Amino acid sequence: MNVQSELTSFVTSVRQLYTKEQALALYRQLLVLRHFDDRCVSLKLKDLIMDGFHPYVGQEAVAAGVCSNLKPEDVVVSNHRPQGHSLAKGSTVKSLFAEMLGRIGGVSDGLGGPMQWVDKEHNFYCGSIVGSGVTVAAGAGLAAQYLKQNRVACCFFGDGASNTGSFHEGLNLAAIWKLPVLYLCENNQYGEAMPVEKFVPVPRISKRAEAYGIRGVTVDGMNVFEVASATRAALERIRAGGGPEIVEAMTYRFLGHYLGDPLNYRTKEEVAEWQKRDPLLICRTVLIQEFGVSTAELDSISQQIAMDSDSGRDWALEQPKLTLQQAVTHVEVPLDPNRPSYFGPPEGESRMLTFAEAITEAITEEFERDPNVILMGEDVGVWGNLFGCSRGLLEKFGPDRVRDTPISEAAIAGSAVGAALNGLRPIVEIMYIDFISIALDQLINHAARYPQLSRGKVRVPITVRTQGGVGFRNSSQHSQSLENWFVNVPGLYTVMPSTPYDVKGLLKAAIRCDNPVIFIEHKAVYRLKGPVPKTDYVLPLGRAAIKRSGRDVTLIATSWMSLHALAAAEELAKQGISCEVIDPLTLYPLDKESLCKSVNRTGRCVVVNEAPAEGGFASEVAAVVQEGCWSNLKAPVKRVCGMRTGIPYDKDLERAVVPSPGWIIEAVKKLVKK
Ligand SMILES: Cc1ncc(C[n+]2csc(CCOP(=O)(O)OP(=O)(O)O)c2C)c(N)n1
Ligand SMILES: [Mg+2]
Repeated sequence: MNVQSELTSFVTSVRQLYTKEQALALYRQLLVLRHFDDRCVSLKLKDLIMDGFHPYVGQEAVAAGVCSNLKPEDVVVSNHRPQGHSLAKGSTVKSLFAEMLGRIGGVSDGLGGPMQWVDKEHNFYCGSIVGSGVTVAAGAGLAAQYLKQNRVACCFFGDGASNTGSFHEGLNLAAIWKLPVLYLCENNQYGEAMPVEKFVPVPRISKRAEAYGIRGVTVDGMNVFEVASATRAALERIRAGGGPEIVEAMTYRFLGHYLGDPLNYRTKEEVAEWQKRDPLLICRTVLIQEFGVSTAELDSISQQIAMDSDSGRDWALEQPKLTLQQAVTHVEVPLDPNRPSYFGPPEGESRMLTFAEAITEAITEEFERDPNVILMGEDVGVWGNLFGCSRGLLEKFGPDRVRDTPISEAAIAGSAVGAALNGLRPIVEIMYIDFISIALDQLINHAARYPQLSRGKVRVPITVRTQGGVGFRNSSQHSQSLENWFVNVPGLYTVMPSTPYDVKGLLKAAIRCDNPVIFIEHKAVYRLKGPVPKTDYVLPLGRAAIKRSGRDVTLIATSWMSLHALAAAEELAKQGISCEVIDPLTLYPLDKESLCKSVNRTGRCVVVNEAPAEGGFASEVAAVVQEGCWSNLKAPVKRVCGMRTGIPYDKDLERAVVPSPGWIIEAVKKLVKK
């Protein structure tokens, strides 16, 4: 392939654009990266670095050129081949060797290893899910734009990543909001063994910029001066408010995708052809020919950097590993052990609000309290949400804070993560929980993971509002109960309120919480009214609510099911069976203590959850109760759950496949046998 002939050139004479010192600094940076990788290769061959190490040899001009134009406060979001980007952004050689080796003193104390770390001090984030950084970088740009900070985000991604949904969603969002993000495509000709020309239907990845109405340019990624000059020009426009741009750097990885790669997808001749254009060689030639630097001087610089690299590696090899106890810290910000127990609405000072109105009030109050709270989602603004939950907020707080988004769940969630990492507290809305599948990568692999990877130095305070369950004849892709997906992910909190009072108090708590919170409402309750105090209040997360006291059996019921449980308890009381009804409200962290205290007293327990039983939240509660109440149980714990089926469209059938008060009554009677 004749790469050079189709590239845009920014440099005719290096001397006109760079001083000798600047040119030497770029050369040094290239060497730092090359020496670092050379040593990593040796460590990998000795099995001291484990899988996940992706060599950067051959691509150094890209990281060095781009980062020479970045400021310390600029954010970099990188990928599974991050070491060059991280070093060029400022991470120390020592800290990256330690990370590669899995040692304390690594940027993530060795918890992340070769392709996932956070270097908060240098505003650097990387992760190994191809493409999703594009959305996270958009969020970092959003925070900079919203907070009026003069900083940009730079996202490094590969040619392969440009085929992901996240790439397209993220770029579209960044383009429509003119976010200050440089999207740097490192086109190293392959995504693993997949050659770019077979998997990308346009001749240049930079051409994809046209689809989003933004600039895109392709440059020689082997020439550090070309990369530096192209990105300098792009960054000037981006910093001036021109919106995102793509710079595609044509480059090549001299080694395999990983060490041990069979390399059966390319020829030795092809590799040799690219090696003739080794970025170090090109830079050296320029220094000699344009600046008259001697080869002796260049060699001595290389020797010095090699020594520094050796000593960084040797230091890292001496560092200890995390103990198990240390490794599992910082997963979540712990709840305050002194938080109050759940408290109900006070007598007298309340008005009747619908569930939806209570949500609007909660958001309004949090917006007024904290200017960094924003709301983003599909039709949250002009429409004010499908159920009216954010009606009036756009008019009151304006489009910077109440943001209608495109139909891009991955970008909504990913940009929220990037924004939260950089100072905002986004509330994002996923219109139906069924659509959250498209945002799972950003929630599970990014939101939930960065706090621990950063060793507690960053938090991701996002609230993901969504709604689930049956009730509107929305059928099988708009009515599911998927809460258990989130309960099972370390790093996430999951909350499910079902009354106006609870939703207001808990939504406020979720917005203030430093953990990512999945906040699941139920579509059947939006129009139900209930008392909500006139005065400000916040309910504690991680506290269950005793909704009715009783003696014979404890009903533990989530969300809408708690209303069914109350109806069942009312009926059962008439039949002489006294039920205690508890709504856990926070599914994780679960208030095990309150649940067990009740069951230890009643001796019987029925758990009600709208989702199917298999692997579901009801099973988790049943296990907790069995572990905590074994000696006091008078009967086995009973689960009453939705049927294992898609939700039917028919009005009667959709209700018939999930628990009703009748199902609960039947289950209780079997247990109590009065
Ligand atoms: C979402 C996702 N799919 C697949 C992979 C496995 N994988 C790791 S790297 C890679 C190739 C990525 O190619 P490219 O974006 O061009 O980056 P490069 O490796 O060439 O630097 C793949 C498929 C992954 N990590 N994430
Ligand atoms: Mg590639």
